Amino acid sequence: MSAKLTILLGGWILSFALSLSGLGQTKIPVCHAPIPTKLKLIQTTRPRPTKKSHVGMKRIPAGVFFMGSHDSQGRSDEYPIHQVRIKAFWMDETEVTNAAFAAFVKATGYITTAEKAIDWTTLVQQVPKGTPKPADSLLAPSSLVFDPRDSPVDLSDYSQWWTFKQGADWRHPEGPGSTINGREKHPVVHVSWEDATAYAHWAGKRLPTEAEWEWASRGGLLNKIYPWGDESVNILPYKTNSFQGKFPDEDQALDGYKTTTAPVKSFPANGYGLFDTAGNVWEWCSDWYRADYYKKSPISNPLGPSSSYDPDEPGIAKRVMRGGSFLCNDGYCSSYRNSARMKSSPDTGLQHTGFRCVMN
Ligand SMILES: [Ca+2]
Repeated sequence: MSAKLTILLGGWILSFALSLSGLGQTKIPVCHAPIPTKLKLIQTTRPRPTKKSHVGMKRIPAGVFFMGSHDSQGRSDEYPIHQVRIKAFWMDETEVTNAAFAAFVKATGYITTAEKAIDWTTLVQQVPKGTPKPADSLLAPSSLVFDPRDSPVDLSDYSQWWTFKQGADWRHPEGPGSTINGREKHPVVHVSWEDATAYAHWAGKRLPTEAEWEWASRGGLLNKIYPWGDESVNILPYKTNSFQGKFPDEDQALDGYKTTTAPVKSFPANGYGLFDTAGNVWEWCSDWYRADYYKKSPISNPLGPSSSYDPDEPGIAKRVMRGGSFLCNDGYCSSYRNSARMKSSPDTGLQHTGFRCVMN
């Protein structure tokens, strides 16, 4: 099995596992409610929301802007530029940190997607007859870790620098042996969209829409490339945690962070007081991803399409991610731009993916 196929199959398997986790949600008449079992409660109980608070959040004003790419760096899904009107809302000033996510896990016992193994005896009933059992390594708890070769690679094949690693999860960003001790203020990573949504619910918040995210990242500047304006990301002083050098095998780490996250607030905030909307980690949004959504997006507070379609991988439903990461550079994706869009399946966790929340 090729590495690329391995990654795709792994994502699909995890997606199925999450669908399984929804079993048992059927409403039971009260008069027939059984005594709960520990296992059933673990499988079905949703974390209870905490009391709502705007601590650590910034008020993002209402406004109208032109959403999409205003320069030639934009990819095809960043066009056409279209007018969008946004209501005021609150947004976390930073990405959710390891410390904040640890508090959520401590309060709820939540187990992330990356920490769950896949039950093949159940899975085999849902896949086409004759599908061979995947390698045990694909069924074990795992997540995607950046693992570059030491020489130039084909940039069209992301399996050249991403690998599923057993034991990689939010507590172990680089896999077994790594730790978040001392990284309490770094953004949490290896969280799936499902994990991020569960956290947001517990915090009394929600994930931002893609339009809210872009409006907030622009920080009050209109039609600019980056949260700080149009100045190149490579002009000193460094404005974000990104990748300097030849991707993916030569990170010069001139910004001080080599192929890893930086503590939140390590770089200047944008005009709305938000840190790291560019770089550091990708941030999940609530929307389904469609490459052609901008052609039909409503003007007022768009919520995204009703279903997903990614022409690059048509069979996999995906959610939107925004903001780029410590792996972005001008030679590869330059996704620290305000308008840059990314997508992944909601069950996927990666070493460079986190989130922040919003509140009405
Ligand atoms: Ca860096």
